[in-house]
Amino acid sequence: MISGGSQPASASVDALVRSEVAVRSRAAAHSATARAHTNIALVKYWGKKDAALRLPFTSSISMTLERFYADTSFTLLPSTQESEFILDGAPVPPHRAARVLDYVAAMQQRHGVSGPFRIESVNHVPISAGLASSSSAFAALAAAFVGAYGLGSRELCEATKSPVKTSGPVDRTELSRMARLGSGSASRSVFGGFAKWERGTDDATSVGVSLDEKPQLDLCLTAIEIDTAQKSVSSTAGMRRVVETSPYYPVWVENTERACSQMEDAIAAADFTGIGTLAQQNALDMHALNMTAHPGFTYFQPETLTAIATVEALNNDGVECYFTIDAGPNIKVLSRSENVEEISRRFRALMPAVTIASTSFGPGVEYLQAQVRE
Ligand code: 2P0
Repeated sequence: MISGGSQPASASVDALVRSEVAVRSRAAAHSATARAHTNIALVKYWGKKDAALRLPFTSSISMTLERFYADTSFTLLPSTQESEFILDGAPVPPHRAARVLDYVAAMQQRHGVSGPFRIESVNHVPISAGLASSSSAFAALAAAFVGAYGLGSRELCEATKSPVKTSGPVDRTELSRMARLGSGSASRSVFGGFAKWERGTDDATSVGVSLDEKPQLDLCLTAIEIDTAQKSVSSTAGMRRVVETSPYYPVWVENTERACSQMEDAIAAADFTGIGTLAQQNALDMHALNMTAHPGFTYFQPETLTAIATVEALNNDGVECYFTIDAGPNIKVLSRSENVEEISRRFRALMPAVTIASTSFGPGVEYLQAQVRE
């Protein structure tokens, strides 16, 4: 009886406390959700001059991709709670979340803010497809952070379709700088269409810029997933090894700088053949460079060479297309839209088990939701 009588009373107190907490946390809720798309480098970033600041040896140029993106929410929590990181619906254990949590701590310090937070990120990138998922991940995280703290400038709010207009210090250039500090390639995902990461000389000047936010060019990318296994040499480790040990690294730097300037011209001229030829050569340069490190390494697998030969065969049959390959065995084919079906058909016939996904230009970072304390 006694316990039966006390239960409803205690339950109602609990309910009161819960509703009080709910009201307080609603009043203190500042959160923002940002969407950022991955990009594929047409002229690649492969080596850091300054690892802590993620300053590259060369500039790089990319195409932002429509089909692959990350949606990330950043929510400020009451000071009594612990920060957490939830990826694709599952809490990430602290030892695996360190890169992200340390990054946020550094961004908080940079902007003079503090306190616990919750990050919830949903990745719409087939991670194993070899598309740099860190590019969309860190661009979305940087934007969600800026949105939740109300740090965005009017220009940023406009460009990113933020539902809340703020007049803070962070414009798209600073957002790109912040994204770069999380992952180099993320500096380019702030922008849609064609983007360039200017290598610069310091934190202030090493930023992404838009080359053409909405290209009219008919250019598609077909990603062919040859292998889903985790790569044995991470991008960060691979690029460090070539910088430190390859006698050809200075040649890569020289070639890549030239390729950037030629790629900019090809983009300005909407020259499909020029863009494809330069992208393919730059990818081959990068993979050749890896073999000249000590010890040498390669991301290629036997199927990668089969895929390269297939691109060659397609060209011989009058289907103009080019390949690029990032830090993995998977191949991405650049083509006009009219040839996407034939390219997919050829690869499917040759490698029935592979996953094939085609896409074209995607937009820059955009907000899906924002809620900021008045
Ligand atoms: C790129 N990649 O330009 C090049 C081409 C892969 C090959 O940027 O160390 O994850 O986090 O700055 O951006 C992949 O490396 O490297 C990459 P970090 P990131 O897209």
